[in-house]
Amino acid sequence: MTGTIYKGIGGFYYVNTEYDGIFECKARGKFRKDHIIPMIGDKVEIEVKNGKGSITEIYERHTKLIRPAVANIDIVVVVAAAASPDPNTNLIDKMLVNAEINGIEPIVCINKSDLADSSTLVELYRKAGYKAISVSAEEKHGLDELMELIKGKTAAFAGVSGVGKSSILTHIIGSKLETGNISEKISRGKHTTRHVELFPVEGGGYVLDTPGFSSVEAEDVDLHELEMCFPEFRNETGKCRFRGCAHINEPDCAVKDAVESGKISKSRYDTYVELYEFVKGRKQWK
Ligand SMILES: Nc1nc2c(ncn2[C@@H]2O[C@H](COP(=O)(O)OP(=O)(O)O)[C@@H](O)[C@H]2O)c(=O)[nH]1
Ligand SMILES: [Mg+2]
Ligand SMILES: [Zn+2]
Repeated sequence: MTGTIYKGIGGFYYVNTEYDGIFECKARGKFRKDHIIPMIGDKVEIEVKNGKGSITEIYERHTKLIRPAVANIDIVVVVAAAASPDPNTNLIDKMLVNAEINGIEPIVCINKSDLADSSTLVELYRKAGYKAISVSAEEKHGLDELMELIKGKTAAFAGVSGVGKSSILTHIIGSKLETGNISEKISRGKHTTRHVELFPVEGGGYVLDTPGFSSVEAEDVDLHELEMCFPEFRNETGKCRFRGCAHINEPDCAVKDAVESGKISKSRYDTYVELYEFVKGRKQWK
């Protein structure tokens, strides 16, 4: 049988199969020997004997996040609030870059549109080339559109505490989840482990909560990869005077010109510069 690992507790993996329900499984010894550890999100082959399940094969992971450790995420929904807490575009940009680096499609979702106008933010990210939508979990507005965008996919919800991730997820999963309870830290003896779980969505797909998704790991980024993480730069980079232009101090830089003319948003460019310096500093330090 083929299924998806949606949860792992104490060496047991919970596998959701499409037609036969859920099985508690152990990983085959061969995985331990080869230092392969099953991940949440893994598509696996399982065998069930006398009610005991074992994972016999792990299929190739098409994406792999380290923090949190989840395989095969198709979409990252970057959630921010129109107000309360006030949106932080720098943080939103970093979450988008993190998704891009990991080869995962990001979507921007501005929640709490009942509290403040979200159109400026939505426009900012649409202009940058992203799918961006405005929702209100409170007023149940825009949620069908969001569900349409993630239908049949595994979608990770990222965003700072309080923006409404749990409220949105509760609606999508269709059962009541305590707000702030999805990815809580659970204490196991001396160790504190972040509990990660995929929640199945009716009609196909999974959702998960990923607090603290914004950290961009400089070691994982190549300086020239960084510009690729800003979709609105891609049309400009070829027009710079210098091949390999970093778009920082070089003359005749098409990216800087586009910022000047308003074609590229200043806030997005500022995040690029910050990340560029960060990655560069780290590289020299090594
Ligand atoms: N006004 C308003 N409040 C919301 C909305 N969505 C969530 N909230 C509230 O914001 C607070 C934080 O929501 P929660 O879902 O726990 O956020 P999380 O920390 O991102 O999971 C709760 O008090 C929610 O009731 C919304 O669309 N509008
Ligand atoms: Mg929450
Ligand atoms: Zn340039």
